[in-house]
Amino acid sequence: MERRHFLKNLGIGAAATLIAGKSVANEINKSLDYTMENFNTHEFQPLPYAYDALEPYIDARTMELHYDKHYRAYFNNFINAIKGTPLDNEAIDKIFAKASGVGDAVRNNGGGFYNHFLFWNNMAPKSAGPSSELNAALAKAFGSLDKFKETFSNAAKTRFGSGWAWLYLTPDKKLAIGSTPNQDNTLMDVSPIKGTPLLCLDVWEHAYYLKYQNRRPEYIDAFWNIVSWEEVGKRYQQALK
Ligand code: MN3
Repeated sequence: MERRHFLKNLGIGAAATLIAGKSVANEINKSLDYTMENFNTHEFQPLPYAYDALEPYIDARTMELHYDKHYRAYFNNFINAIKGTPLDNEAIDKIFAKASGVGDAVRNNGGGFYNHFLFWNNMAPKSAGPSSELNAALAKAFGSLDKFKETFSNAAKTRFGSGWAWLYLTPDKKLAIGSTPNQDNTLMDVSPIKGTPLLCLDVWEHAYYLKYQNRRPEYIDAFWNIVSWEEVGKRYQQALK
């Protein structure tokens, strides 16, 4: 049932993308549910803020191409890859847990869909700092908030080629930092780093090349101005349960 709802809404993705605005963004944020059980029911969502909302750190043209071309393609290709297969009715974390056996189309496009979904939502035009609780947890795990940022940034800067940097909560509930290649993530059985993703950064060239060209470190440094700590805190609370 829920899957049909999911598929039915594919057609309105293009229109929905155009109505991104403040009140819509609030409604979408309220409706987001990070329990993996419910993830598969999500339809193609409009970006929860305007394409130029993250200027000057991420430019509008990059956001539009990234969201409406790259992300939409991952989304559509993922749906096409699972349509009519038993995977169609499985929660996405269950699919990722057997990524080694589901084929490259599901692994790459499923990861592409999910990783970006997290990414759009762990950024916001106005970035308040982490809550005192999250701040304390990061300080305990990494030394200080600044040390956390430095370690995460280094993971992003040193990922060779295309991939993602992650803050994640390990199965034994420890905060950890790492990176994955291509569209892999910490929920996949193929990943050497495993846990629940809390914060991610896309370091594929398509995420920054128009504005930063080859200067990936500048893009990474700019990212800290637009991190939605509120979102990271929500994921952390959810993952701790
Ligand atoms: Mn990308």
